[in-house]
Amino acid sequence: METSRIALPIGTALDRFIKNNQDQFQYASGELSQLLRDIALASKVVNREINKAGLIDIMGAMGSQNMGGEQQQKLDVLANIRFTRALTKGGEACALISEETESYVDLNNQGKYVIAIDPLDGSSNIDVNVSIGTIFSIYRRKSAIGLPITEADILQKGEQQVAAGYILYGSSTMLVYTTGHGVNGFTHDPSLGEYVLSHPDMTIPEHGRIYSINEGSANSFADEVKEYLKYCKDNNYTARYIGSLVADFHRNLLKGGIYIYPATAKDVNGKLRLMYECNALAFIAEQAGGKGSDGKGRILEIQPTSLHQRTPFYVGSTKMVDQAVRR
Ligand code: FDP
Repeated sequence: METSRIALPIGTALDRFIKNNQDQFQYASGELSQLLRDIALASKVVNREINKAGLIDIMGAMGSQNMGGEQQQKLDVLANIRFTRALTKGGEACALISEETESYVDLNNQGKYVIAIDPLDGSSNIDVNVSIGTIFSIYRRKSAIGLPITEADILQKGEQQVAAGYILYGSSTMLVYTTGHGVNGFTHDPSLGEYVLSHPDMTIPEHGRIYSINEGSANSFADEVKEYLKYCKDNNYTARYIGSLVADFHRNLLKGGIYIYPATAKDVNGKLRLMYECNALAFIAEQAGGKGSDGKGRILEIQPTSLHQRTPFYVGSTKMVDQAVRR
């Protein structure tokens, strides 16, 4: 009997993949690799806690609000602690921008990288056992190591990202990331406690048939958005909206589609955050052959002026984004 039939290969573990591809990164000194490993480790801890939600008292609201005035869930706070702790201890990051904190956190160390993170995206889905996610962007600091962090280190355009990724806590848990050399996806094997390469070199179909948008707010969409939705229906596209950005994005990445969160009467600049939601996903979309736009131009070219800045967001298959924003 062939030995491969009794001992199937497990594939490439994330650590091995990061190490093998370290040379692709122009500042290949190992810190970025370590940073990705720190994020992966924290995500495994968060994953473990999410899997126990319902059994222990970590569901429901904290009774406090985040920067957007939204109710903080216990798991939002817990995930923020896990990622902050991992990145602080790792020593590679000098500053952390998070959805859960008003100002950036100066980690007061010699780290070369600035991290923007949404520790737990899709909060409204936590308590109902629906997919949620983590989104992260990694930038190189601009100021010299040893000097205080400056605004230029923090408010960088998305095109300055050196890596970005997300973790999807779904029917399986996946980590998907890019360092600007394509997109690779890893599935968590709970029995090994490892992320294993399952989706090498991911590409998004140029065109798709899925549109993802909260149509409950359609009365207050701009006419161009209403027209695009009509176009989707006239062409028999299918609507899919989980309400967790990471999960909606991931599905559309695999199958082809568009996710839209436009300006609404309630959120006149859109709801999503440029620095720790849209930039990372726009970078991944572009690396996979897709597009990310604010309705007027490329998301990655927007100069942020504040940490928690919001933006309208159109992301996904190139032809669909072009169609949606040309009106
Ligand atoms: P949530 O508020 O539940 O955290 O990041 C914000 C976000 O979720 C996205 O994940 C999601 O796509 C969107 O908001 C859902 O907003 P609506 O409920 O307004 O559709």
